[in-house]
Amino acid sequence: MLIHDHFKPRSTDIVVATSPKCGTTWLRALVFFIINRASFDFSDHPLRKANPQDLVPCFESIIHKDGSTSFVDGIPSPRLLSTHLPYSLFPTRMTDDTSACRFVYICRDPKDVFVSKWHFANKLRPKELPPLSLEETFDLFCKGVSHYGPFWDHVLGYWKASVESPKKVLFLKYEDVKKEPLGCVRKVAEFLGVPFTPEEENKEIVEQIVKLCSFESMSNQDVNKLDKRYQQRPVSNSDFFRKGEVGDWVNHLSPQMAEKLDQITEEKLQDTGFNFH
Ligand code: PAP
Repeated sequence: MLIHDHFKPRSTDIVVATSPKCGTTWLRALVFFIINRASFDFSDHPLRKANPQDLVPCFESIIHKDGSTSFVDGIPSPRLLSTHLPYSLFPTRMTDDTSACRFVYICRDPKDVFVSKWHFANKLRPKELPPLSLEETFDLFCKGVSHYGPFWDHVLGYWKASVESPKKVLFLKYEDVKKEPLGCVRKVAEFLGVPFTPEEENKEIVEQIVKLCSFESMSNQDVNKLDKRYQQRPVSNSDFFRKGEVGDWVNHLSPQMAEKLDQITEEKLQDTGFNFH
């Protein structure tokens, strides 16, 4: 509602959008790096000193920071913002064809999303309470009880928007970025209107971006280790770097659980033109 009432979009706005635990931290880092690649020396890059949350702030948290929109209004262009909000909740002045602001969305196999969420939810949980059980949390996830709404609706909202408006919404899969990081980084840069020049390709800038934003590199930066916290949050920066792997669900879900999630996914995605394979 605050975004509807107060946000003044600019044609240069870039919104990194995700359902939680789909690769927000990674995509924030990649987009920040791609957009600002000419402004910083790679050896002393802001990503070595700040968590991506500090560099690409969360839209819904800052729209009315301290009761005012001055923070979001004061960010210089191009503004990089991150959101977990479903696409349908954004005002049409941001989503219709007259608006030039762009969304980069990343989704992930729901089995890995669920496992990542369950670990994270237990980190967020007050120490006085017993941990959330895997089974109970799984049932809620399957029923669509998730932050920011049911996982599948979230994905499909952005998927449909990316099909209808491919210049406005770029849709990525975590698994594809893992498999083909160079190609995906080039795709994001082209989508954002800042493709890599032959000179940059010769200098292997894309390779360097992929390397600095990799799980291994980012999780080893001092700022992302141990107890460095983001503002007043109950979790520390290190909690955003757990394993960063594709398929870790096999270590947590029973075959029945995996089958159930796959079945729900198949039903939800039927006739949509999208799948996770
Ligand atoms: P958020 O939505 O709460 O901001 P988000 O960054 O989407 O969290 O999710 C964290 C997941 O991304 C973790 O996955 P895991 O629990 O399966 O391990 C985290 O490890 C992974 N992740 C963080 N940074 C990277 C990265 N640079 N490359 C790949 N995966 C990453």
